[in-house]
Amino acid sequence: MKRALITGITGQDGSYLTEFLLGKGYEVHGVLRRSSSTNIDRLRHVYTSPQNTAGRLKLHYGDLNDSSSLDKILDQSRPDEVYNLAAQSHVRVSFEQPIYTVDVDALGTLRLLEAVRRQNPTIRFYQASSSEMYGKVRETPQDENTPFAPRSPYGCAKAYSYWQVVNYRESYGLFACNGILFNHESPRRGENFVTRKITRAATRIKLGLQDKLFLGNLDAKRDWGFAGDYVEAMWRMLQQPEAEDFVVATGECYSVKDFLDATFERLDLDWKSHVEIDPWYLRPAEVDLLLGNAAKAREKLGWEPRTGFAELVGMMVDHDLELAREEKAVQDFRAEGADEGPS
Ligand code: NAP
Ligand code: G4F
Repeated sequence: MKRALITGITGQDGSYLTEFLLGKGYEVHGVLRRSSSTNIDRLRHVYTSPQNTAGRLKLHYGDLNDSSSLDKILDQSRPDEVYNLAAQSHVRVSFEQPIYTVDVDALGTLRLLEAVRRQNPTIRFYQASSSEMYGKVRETPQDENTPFAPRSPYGCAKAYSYWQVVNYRESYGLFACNGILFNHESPRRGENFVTRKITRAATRIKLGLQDKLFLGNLDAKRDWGFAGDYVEAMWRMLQQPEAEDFVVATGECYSVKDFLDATFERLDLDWKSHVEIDPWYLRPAEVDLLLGNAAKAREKLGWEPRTGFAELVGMMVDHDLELAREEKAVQDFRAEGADEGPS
């Protein structure tokens, strides 16, 4: 049985990758950050799912900022493959916490690469690199040869990690790959990323639970795919005969306004009556346009996205409408109880 170690297992991608690897028969180990409130919501269903036969999912407390915990977890889990998905992954937050972001997203990768190199250099290593490294883009679409021009502390930290992965491959012969993933979303996306923020708010507006949605730059364009499709590309990279870097993208580009149109139309609403611009959500420097060319992944990995933009929006809206209905039912129940008064 193959063993994988995933950092960032509690995040959006970590949860989809866990399901995918369990489905492939892997034993899956994950790094869990200690938190005062629960952070395993995206994984809870996996524990009881038919995929988790014989308790093949195992979590270990640790942190990318703590080398000793990484050494200990590598020793305990003895993985064949390591997927480094952990990061402070929010671009705007990285302007507020640049040093912390660099510590996790840049030095954290280096700590893990060093631990792998010293403990077992035959481990195959996947690094969650990002299209955010293209920043103020030098060409469109962007592929594996497009130069980086990052525009945020997050983008700079990811570019540092990208180059360390290349260096560990070239210097020490590590099987280490960068997946340069363009934006990917899902019903499990964090609620402060723009797509999920929109689908959560629009569905709550539909049910009268809120009226306004405050956003920043509506003209930014992104290449949005479905996270469930993208984790398969990560795995495929580590099954290749040689370690290489790959762009993973849909090759289609939409603006934040397009995302608003698609979401609100699905709910028979007009976003212009509800959306207001709040400068708080603007960034000191913006990445205006990202559009990926995933031809290399198509040719060498046999990978293609399966989910189109409209389907992605539909999946997220339907999921969040259900959440809003549950919230409304609780609210209505409480209101009825209040009318009745004490019995
Ligand atoms: P996410 O939902 O924000 O998940 C981030 C994960 O990292 C969480 O499990 C988080 O743990 C963990 N983490 C944060 N700081 C950590 C630390 N110091 N030590 C250990 N774990 C830590 O992100 P995602 O969307 O799944 O993205 C996965 C990776 O791909 C990230 O590296 C991201 O930067 C990169 N990426 C994402 C996209 C995208 O569009 N989604 C595109 C390109 C690259 P908690 O649950 O405890 O917070
Ligand atoms: O959803 P976003 O926060 O994603 P962003 O900045 O593109 O970063 C995501 O994708 C990267 C890959 O390119 C990942 F590496 C990274 O970890 C993350 O997953 O913002 C998308 C766009 C931006 O241009 C932003 O300015 O939406 C714009 N936007 C407009 N109003 C907003 C908002 N973004 C957020 N988060 N919140 C707003 O209210």
